Amino acid sequence: MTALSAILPEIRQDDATVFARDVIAGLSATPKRLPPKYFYDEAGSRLFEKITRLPEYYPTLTELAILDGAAAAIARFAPPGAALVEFGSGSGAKARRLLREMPGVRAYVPVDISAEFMNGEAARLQAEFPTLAVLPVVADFSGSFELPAAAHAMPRLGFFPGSTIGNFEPHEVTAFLARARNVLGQAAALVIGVDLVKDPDVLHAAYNDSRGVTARFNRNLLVRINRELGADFDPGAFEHHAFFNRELRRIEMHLASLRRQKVRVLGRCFAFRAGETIHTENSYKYTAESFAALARGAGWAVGAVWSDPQDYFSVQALVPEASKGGI
Ligand code: SAH
Ligand code: AVI
Repeated sequence: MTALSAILPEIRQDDATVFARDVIAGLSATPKRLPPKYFYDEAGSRLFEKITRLPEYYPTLTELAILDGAAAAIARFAPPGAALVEFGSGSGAKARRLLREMPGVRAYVPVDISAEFMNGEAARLQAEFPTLAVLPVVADFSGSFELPAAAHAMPRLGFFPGSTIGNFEPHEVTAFLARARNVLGQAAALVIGVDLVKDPDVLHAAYNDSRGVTARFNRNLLVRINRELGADFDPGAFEHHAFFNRELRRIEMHLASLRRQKVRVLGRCFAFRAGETIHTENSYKYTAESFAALARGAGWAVGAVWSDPQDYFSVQALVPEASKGGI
């Protein structure tokens, strides 16, 4: 392991190397942090699916209800013969709802970093929609990536549900939305789920569920680092902390060390004070206006917004700035 860390700068930038570098860099930083995209190994994806079924986790339940009510209106943003491109597709449960209302869509392109989980879900979806071309792409959408050749010839509609956009820093949101325009084409629309600022008690309950599933999801990151990087974290020696940071309008998730301890990762030693945390996730909450301002910065305008009666969550159809009102 020491040898691997010594040659990290020289060896090929494969997924394992990038993961190793990000973990070493994050644990070397002050305060310590780890990127949330690494939650999603196969176990993490399954734990996230469990979260979506928790009564406290309002985002999924609310967004599904919004999509059911708005599916026909959303379908109008899909040109005939389009490819539906979903960023961070997970189980694809939300895409299924849209695809049932979009008989003219020819291809579904789920894009996700969680390879095994996405490929399994894509195969299931293909069996349910036999005439649809299901073209999964394993990629990290925080950088650039290519669509499959077959999708290049089709007009495209983007779909980014779940408020996964909330896991980006605001400046990263603008960069992501600009890249999404390039991936989707300058005429395409992007339907995006955006979680809204609300009563902090509701937010707190959603990220501190009574069954401890979110805590397991958070700690699974340490289990993954142990397995994939030969580290010796004791996941039981870290506690799940999640709270709403009012000033920055974000839920923060941390793993707090229960005691003074040392952990070895790839031959390096990381010391923790009792109570010291690893910051594992931010989940930003927006107002309709604050999100529209970010979208404008990336050349998008808000073409339509759907919400729930409590204004907990929004689904927004972003359109190229010049075409606002044209659909
Ligand atoms: N869209 C689903 C899943 C949301 S969970 C829903 O709304 O319920 C977030 C999903 O995005 C996971 O499937 C995760 O694997 C994926 N993901 C997170 N960060 C990613 C990244 N940087 N690149 C690609 N996929 C990512
Ligand atoms: C995927 N993402 C938008 C989820 C969220 O709410 O930030 C991940 C999650 N973290 C804790 N619970 C769910």
